[in-house]
Amino acid sequence: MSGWRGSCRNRVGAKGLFNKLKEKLSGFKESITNRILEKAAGSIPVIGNRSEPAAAQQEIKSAPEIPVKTPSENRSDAVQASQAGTVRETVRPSRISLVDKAKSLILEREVILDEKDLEEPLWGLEMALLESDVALPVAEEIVSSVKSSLVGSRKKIGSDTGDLVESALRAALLKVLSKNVFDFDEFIKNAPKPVKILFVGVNGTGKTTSIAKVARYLRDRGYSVVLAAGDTFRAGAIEQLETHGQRLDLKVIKHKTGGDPAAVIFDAIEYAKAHKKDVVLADTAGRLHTNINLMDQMKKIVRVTKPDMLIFVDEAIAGNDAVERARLFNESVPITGTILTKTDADAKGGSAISIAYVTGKPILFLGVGQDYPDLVKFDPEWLVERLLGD
Ligand SMILES: Nc1nc2c(ncn2[C@@H]2O[C@H](COP(=O)(O)OP(=O)(O)OP(=O)(O)O)[C@@H](O)[C@H]2O)c(=O)[nH]1
Ligand SMILES: [Mg+2]
Repeated sequence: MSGWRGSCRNRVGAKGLFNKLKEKLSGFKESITNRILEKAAGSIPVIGNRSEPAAAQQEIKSAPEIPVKTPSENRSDAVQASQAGTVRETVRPSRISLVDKAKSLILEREVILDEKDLEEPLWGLEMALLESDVALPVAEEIVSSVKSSLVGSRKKIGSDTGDLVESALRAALLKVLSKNVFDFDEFIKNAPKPVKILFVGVNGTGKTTSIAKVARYLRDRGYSVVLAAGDTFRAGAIEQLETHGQRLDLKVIKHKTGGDPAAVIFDAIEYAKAHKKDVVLADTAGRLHTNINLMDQMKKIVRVTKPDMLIFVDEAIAGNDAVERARLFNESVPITGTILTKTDADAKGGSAISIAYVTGKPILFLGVGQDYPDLVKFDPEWLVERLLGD
């Protein structure tokens, strides 16, 4: 396991990333398992395993009768009761080991899941995903992948049903999360320098903080970084970036509040070229996707500065709103990918699951806290492990 994965497990693990969604997925696994057990208990003859049916039936017939428990008490009792039903609610005391034997015969049986068996649990899964703010087309895609993996699958009763359901869910989640995976580190390594990266998004989502985190991430990997104070609109925005610059010991290029953001960023690029800096990280003012003037201004910044990467920043806790905003920003100026912040405060996880699928552009990083190291390079497998692991 690579270093960042280890550290992010520690940091996020304690905070219970997306724990409500995790609970719901585990509820789905349980409901399918129960469905399989119900089907097994309700519809198959108990004794009749291909290897030793006659012997087992013969042994049971020859033993004296005692009453056994009814089928409602618990799951293992339900399995036991299902075989008891077939032997007319009776087993023989002198051959009590036969109960275990018959039970193991049931556990060796196979149930084949059909669409009808899955209808109810899959409906439950779709509802759980929607309640967790997973976008509708994404929830539908997950449900349909899970369904096609499970329908017709032969399952041994009571053995590793959970594994079967888990691997179906795992594959479905990985499929939606792995849309256009993009390796940020490789891109930075190979792109001509200076690499120009512009950060955009609505107000207060964590753009400036993410710039500081990415600056530190790059500095730690040996790159020289310049910051461009392209938010010339909000009072205090330039000072906020300067504070990060001082803490991280990075040059900040700035103009006055009210100045032209494209001009500041252009100057920062010129500075980087002149001083052989590797990367320019450019801040911009928060803007609503519905504000046409500000969206036009953003298009102008992109036209003038020609960024190599355009990163959309939004907060995971905004759920479907974040996904919708990402879609609209991407329509206006094609983004390279997303940084999803504040995942440490998001129990639902729906935006993290949906945003890459809906925009067709990958998540690059997750923000998992307010400090500089609280930035996790996005890895679909890591996220799926968080959602389905113990
Ligand atoms: N918990 C948590 N807080 C975060 C994260 N990222 C940013 N924040 C906090 O979110 C708040 C807003 O962050 P900024 O970086 O100023 O957001 P911005 O998008 O630049 O805001 P504007 O410039 O006003 O549009 C700050 O209090 C940050 O500390 C994160 O991953 N987790
Ligand atoms: Mg800002």
